[in-house]
Amino acid sequence: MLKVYGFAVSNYFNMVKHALLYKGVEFEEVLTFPGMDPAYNDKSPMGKVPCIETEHGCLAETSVILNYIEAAYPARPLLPADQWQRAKVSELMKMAELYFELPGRRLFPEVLAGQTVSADIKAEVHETISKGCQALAILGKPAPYLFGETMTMADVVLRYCMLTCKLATGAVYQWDVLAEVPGLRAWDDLMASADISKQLDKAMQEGMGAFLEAVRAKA
Ligand SMILES: N[C@@H](CCC(=O)N[C@@H](CS)C(=O)NCC(=O)O)C(=O)O
Repeated sequence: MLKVYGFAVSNYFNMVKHALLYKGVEFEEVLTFPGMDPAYNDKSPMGKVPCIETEHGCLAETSVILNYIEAAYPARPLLPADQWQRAKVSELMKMAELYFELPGRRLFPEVLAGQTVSADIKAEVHETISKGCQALAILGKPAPYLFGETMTMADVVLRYCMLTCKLATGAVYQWDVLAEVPGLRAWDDLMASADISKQLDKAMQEGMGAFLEAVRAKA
């Protein structure tokens, strides 16, 4: 059976889980915290989660895993059939990571670990996320999903990237990023209302204790 390595607080892990649960693919979850076991790098060369283990071997990097999942389990598609539309979905997935997830993470030392993030970094992150919001607005109002009537991988990826972004920007700038893009709050609410999102959000809350314990053990 397909194995998925990671931990419930990881939003990258949750993107992969969300896609698998949506498609009804059976998988075994293997609780893995990065940096705990050097042997894990044989599966995921950078030591990051998630990683999947298939009958062919292991695969890391979330966007690559998501594309593999779509190809290997085409039922309940999360990518459009049309190649151009697929590319547009991939474009949005990339933007979600580059302009919401990764800048949001740069604020985590302050938000999660009580350290101070410099004013320069805060200004840079604010500018990147502002531009990301403008870009999302240019792409158009969700109706109700990002690409219309059907949920795609772009919705899945942006949802978890937005969790990072909302947490970080709310804490550091008291900034409500959802208010920046027409229709984004309704979309966020719609995504949050899905049973799979509820299941993963609950697991995330429940997994917080084990995650913090692992962080402390590593420190
Ligand atoms: N580029 C990776 C990023 C995954 C990632 O950053 N995962 C975090 C957990 S949410 C991790 O493993 N961090 C440990 C590390 O960076 O060493 C992907 O797309 O899968």
